[in-house]
Amino acid sequence: MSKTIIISNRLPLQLQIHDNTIETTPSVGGLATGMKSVHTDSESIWIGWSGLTEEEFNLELKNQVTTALQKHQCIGVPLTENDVEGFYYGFSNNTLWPLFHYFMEYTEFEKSTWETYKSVNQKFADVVLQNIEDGDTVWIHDYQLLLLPDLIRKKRPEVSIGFFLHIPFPSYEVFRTIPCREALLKGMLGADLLGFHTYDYERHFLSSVQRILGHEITFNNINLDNRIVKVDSFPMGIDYDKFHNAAKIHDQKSKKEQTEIQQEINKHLEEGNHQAKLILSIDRLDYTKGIANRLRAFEYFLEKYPQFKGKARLVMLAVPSRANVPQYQLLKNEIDQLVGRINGKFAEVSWTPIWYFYRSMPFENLIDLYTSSEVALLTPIRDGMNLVAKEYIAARVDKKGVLILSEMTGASNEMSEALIINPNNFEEIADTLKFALEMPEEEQIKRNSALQKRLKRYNVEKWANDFIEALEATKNDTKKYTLKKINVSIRTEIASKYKNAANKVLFLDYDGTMVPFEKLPENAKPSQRVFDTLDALHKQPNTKVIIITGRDRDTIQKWFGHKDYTLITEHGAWLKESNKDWELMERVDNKWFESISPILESFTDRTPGSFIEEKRYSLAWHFRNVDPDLGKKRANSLKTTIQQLIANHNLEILEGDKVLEIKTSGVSKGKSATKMLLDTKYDFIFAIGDDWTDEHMFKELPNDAHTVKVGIKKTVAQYYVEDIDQVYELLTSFK
Ligand code: GDG
Repeated sequence: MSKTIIISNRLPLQLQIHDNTIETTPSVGGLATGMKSVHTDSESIWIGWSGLTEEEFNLELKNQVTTALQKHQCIGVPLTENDVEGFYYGFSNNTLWPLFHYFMEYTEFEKSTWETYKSVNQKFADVVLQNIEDGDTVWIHDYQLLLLPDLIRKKRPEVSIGFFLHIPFPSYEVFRTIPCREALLKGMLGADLLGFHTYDYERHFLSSVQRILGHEITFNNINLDNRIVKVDSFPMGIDYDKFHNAAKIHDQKSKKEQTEIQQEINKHLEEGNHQAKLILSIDRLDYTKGIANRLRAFEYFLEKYPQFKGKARLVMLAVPSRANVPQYQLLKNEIDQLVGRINGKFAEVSWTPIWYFYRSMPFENLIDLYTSSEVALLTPIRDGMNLVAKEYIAARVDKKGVLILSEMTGASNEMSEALIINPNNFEEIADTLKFALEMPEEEQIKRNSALQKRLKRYNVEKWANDFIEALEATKNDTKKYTLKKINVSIRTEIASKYKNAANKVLFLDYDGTMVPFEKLPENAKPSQRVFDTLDALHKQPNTKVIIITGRDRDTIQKWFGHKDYTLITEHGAWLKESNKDWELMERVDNKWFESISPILESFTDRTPGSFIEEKRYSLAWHFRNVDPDLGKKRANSLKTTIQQLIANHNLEILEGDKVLEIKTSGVSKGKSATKMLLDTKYDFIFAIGDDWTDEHMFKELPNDAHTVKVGIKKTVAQYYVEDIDQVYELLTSFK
């Protein structure tokens, strides 16, 4: 039976060694809870690091760990201290984490940690490959494993692979600064489905793929040579019922049953004559979470609105994280000092403005804090999603309470009923805090009702299921394509039809089919492979080889004039039969050039990288070397600008791959190809091409023609091959 393989840096378990025995406790983090439904309800295994390095085990312990993990359907990836240092603390947390959160000044790039990152990703791949079986689905999580999708794909091309990034994907301008940018993107593109928390991260990723790797993108599909990768946003939810029900139980507890922390909180709330209010913040101690800014903004708030002194208290829980990374140690010192200074500055005998906890708390204390705080103040500078914001709202059983949330969090996109602030604007934070503390209850209830409804509906289980469903759907897409893909048996069948036919004609497109695209069209000269293949075909009895191209007559004459293949150029304007002169296939002229050329020139001047190709009877405006977004925008505006002229001169615009070509209406590869069939009866007709302009040919040739598209793109062709190498495999089988 096929299974799901979940892979993340850490397994959803905590392991502790006590007196040479292993204890396991399940992790409480968002990911572990989120994946619970996928992991336990179905046949699945989870692969990741156990949290203990190889150096920490002896053989006996190792066996114990393996058994303990097995009980939870988990498999460990063995990592050494050195691996963890370079891969986790090094490249993941010193390079990717700051870069992806726009902290470029903290981003270090060291070749040695990059090498370890690569080798550890390979270690993960090895464990996955040892455990993978036909039909399995793979779901990889987060920035520590960006290379893993492709490492698995290389060995198991048929496997369905999903990847979800839990942190932001930065803008292209930031991402482009990293030296190994190509390798990271290629690694990710091994997946069939790439998920992000928000549309913005998705958009940034697509833009980097387009600009750095040059792949064509249609909507949210990335067209690789041999596959399509789907990209989509799936905002992660929380286990709503868990928080909501825990809060309900909490509210029903008698005084005696309450935790120590809750009793402390109660004392504070009772002290201020019921005017005391708690403002809560919870995060890992991380520079991305904006903790120092929050403290400064709170200080400013107390100065600007002194009426809240003695009443409002900030309860700040900062959970220790990555404590051996220097930036985190500096941050810890900064926060300690700030808290000390602010408390020293404002403290009264019965009131200190900040309660600061630097530790992790058990779940029930988290619920104490969520349920007792009138306001949650979450001010990350950048945050992929921020689950704390969602958990706070879920725990507000009476629907009261106000969430103040940074606009730099992924969560702010969905939580528009919260008070959204810019974490760098202290004025705004101070004013919003006052507004929150004074917000009438009806308004609080109104805002939170809407938020709760959404959080309950789109909970973490729904998130995980949506992702898995979308991944399943990509399997169907792949199936659709696989049906058309030329495999060995289809190739043999076409080749045998070719051999058995009495009269054969082959229509072969040139650019993108026989040779790869070049930055400049004049550089795509025919290689020896082109001539060897065409000569071999041409020598076959009763075989007519036709190169059919949009290229201009003079170039094709220069490159192929010495051969006696049949040549059709400019989409069917010109024909050269073997051993004959060029003749016009259509009545065309170029008098219209003088009205269109100046417009194309003005577009070229304003669009760096674009150029005009002047053929005898058509003009092509190429934008393959232009910034992709600008290219598309300018191409659209060019079409609008020349629309009227096109109609007046009986012209038409052909939209090719990053080119707009203006030519006399009615001239097409389809029309010219069918003309070639008029005088001779062929019992084997074959056409192959990669471009949009070849679609005319595929459409208009008779139904029994064998039509083949190069690359996975939308097509009316019967079959496709993945790339140019496969074109040659197919053509050389015709012998
Ligand atoms: C990354 C992304 C994205 C916190 N303190 C305690 C505790 N927690 C729990 C919270 C919450 C989780 O940890 C923190 O989640 P966040 O989303 O706020 O932040 P990151 O850890 O940075 O997570 C983030 C997330 O991945 C998911 O994709 O949202 O943007 O950075 O669930 O409740 N839990 C307990 N004690 C604590 O002291 N028990």
